[in-house]
Amino acid sequence: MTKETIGYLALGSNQGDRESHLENAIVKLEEETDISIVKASSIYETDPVGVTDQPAFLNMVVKFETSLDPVKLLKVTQKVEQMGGRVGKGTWGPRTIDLDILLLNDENIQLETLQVPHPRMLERGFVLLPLKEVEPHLRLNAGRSIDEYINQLTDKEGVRKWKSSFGGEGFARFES
Ligand code: X6L
Ligand code: MG
Ligand code: MG
Repeated sequence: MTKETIGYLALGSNQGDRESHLENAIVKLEEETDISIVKASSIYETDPVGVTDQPAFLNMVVKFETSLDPVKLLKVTQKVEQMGGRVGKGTWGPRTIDLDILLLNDENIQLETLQVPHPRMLERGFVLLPLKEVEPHLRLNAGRSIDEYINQLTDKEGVRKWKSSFGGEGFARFES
């Protein structure tokens, strides 16, 4: 099937076995017929932002292709969050797994339940540093480079590479 939408997802976990929660979510996404993972960033350990009195996160970004429309894709990400034991939807507190849709082609979506591009992604080191790794030449609003946004960050020191990606295109672990 052609999967004409290219997108990026941010993943985060700060509860329980954080790495397993990230990995299980990627496996569940790849198991979806209408979604293919293209590339995964390294895993970063990141200081909590917003509510700072909670455990450190592991964050990463994946590039994917899909034939799903945005609302169906959101439903899949919510299902994967629930399968990952996520409770307490909508809070900024600790969570086993969080999946945020960052970008879908060059679409601008402003629904109550779904905003794309993710409205706060450009201010967050835990999103931009892994995103740069999977798409270093990505251009955002008005052709700005990702480095322009990264240079504006004040929280880069709170984002540390924790485990290198297995590297390269093709995402070999999920091919068969
Ligand atoms: C003022 C008010 C400044 C609120 C910032 C920032 C709120 C981020 C929520 C904020 C504010 C968030 C993660 C996280 C969260 C994560 C790390 C959020 C939602 N999720 N910190 N904090 N990684 N490092 O995935 O992003 S809560
Ligand atoms: Mg989030
Ligand atoms: Mg979320």
